Amino acid sequence: MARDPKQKVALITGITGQDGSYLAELLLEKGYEVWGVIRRSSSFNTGRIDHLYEDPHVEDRKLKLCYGDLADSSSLQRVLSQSQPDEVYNLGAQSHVKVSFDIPEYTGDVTGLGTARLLGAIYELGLHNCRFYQASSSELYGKVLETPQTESTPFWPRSPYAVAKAYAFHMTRNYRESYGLFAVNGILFNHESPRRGETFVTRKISRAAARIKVGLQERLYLGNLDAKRDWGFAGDYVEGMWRMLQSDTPDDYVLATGETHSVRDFCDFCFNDIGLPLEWRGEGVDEVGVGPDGQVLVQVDPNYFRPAEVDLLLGDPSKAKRELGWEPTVTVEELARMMVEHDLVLAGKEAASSSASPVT
Ligand code: NDP
Ligand code: GDR
Repeated sequence: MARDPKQKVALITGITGQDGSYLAELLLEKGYEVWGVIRRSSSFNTGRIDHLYEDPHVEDRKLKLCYGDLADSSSLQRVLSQSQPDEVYNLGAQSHVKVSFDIPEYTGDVTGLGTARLLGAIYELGLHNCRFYQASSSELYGKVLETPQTESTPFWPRSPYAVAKAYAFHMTRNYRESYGLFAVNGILFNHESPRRGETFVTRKISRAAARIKVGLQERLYLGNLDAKRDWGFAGDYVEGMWRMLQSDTPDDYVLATGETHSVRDFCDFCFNDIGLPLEWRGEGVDEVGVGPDGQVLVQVDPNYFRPAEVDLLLGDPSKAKRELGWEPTVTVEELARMMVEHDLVLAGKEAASSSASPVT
């Protein structure tokens, strides 16, 4: 069937991830045709977008999924040439900072070179009017050189993940400067949601608090409790991505809340919400969070420490506010509550079923 010339088409890598799922929802609501790149997996990996799924036999469906991989140039060329997108959102990545120390080369390949493959394919296919969004990260700032961090704060990446993202950041800028491609970097500070992966710290905490509450888990083991992050809600941040691509001129933008809290604070938000306020005792690796009945609910496990840590992230989103009209709408306390409430429902179901899943 011929395409409606006014129909906007977006291609999303990483559509099965947290951000990909919120962005797909947003773009479908705005009337886009959305193409998503999914990876081959031995088990189902589309849980976050199953509610958007449309039968592939429906001809004018608005969500189209196809197999591809950022490590495979030919797959990227194929999906770009089939979809002929107006906008490409490159959200696909090996996105776990701690894991990137274990698989540095793979992380460089997918998170770094994957971006170069995608940009190269857009250029070589002659998609010169296609707009490109790169999922850049506050991890680029790494070692604290100044706060709050802005678009002009120097980068000092502190992990293989951040080094790969630095390469991708500069490749994106380079395609803008060399070939005039409308290519932008969103330098996004941490953003979370009930769809956050279970091994990122906020979700690990909200999920553990809920499971402890219903008796599925006794204790939560964490690494560095002193790390501070600027945590916002993922739903707000995908709106910012879209706004960057609707701008008159391509530029790079920080999205953040302008507030920072420690991992310990996030534990307090979640455990307070479930009615198990913590008292912190001890220091360093001996620090514990004790519940109202004197039981240790949170304990430090040095296995979760990173070879190099990013101690403090605090973003200044004033450029995005000024030029894009973007602002976060959810506070960190509201975010924690949203996540705990969601995880309490899941924990309740898990407790009711006989097959409890293992503790992460
Ligand atoms: P997730 O880890 O939830 O999702 C990552 C996505 O990338 C998944 O869809 C995953 O597929 C896909 N992916 C992984 N490897 C490949 C590959 N080789 N080829 C194609 N796709 C691949 O990340 P988020 O949604 O949280 O983040 C989205 C992007 O934004 C990432 O690039 C991340 O690095 C970046 N970012 C995230 C921030 C945050 O706080 N969330 C902050 C700043 C940047 P599968 O589901 O099959 O694993
Ligand atoms: P981050 O997120 O590394 O900032 O990367 P993560 O939630 O993994 O860690 C945040 C901070 O919490 C500390 N921490 C722990 N982290 C995890 N995962 N598990 C623990 O048990 C734990 N204990 C303490 C960490 O040391 C760290 O300081 C996320 C990812 O989404 C990236 O893809 C993205 O680019 C950045 O956010 C912005």
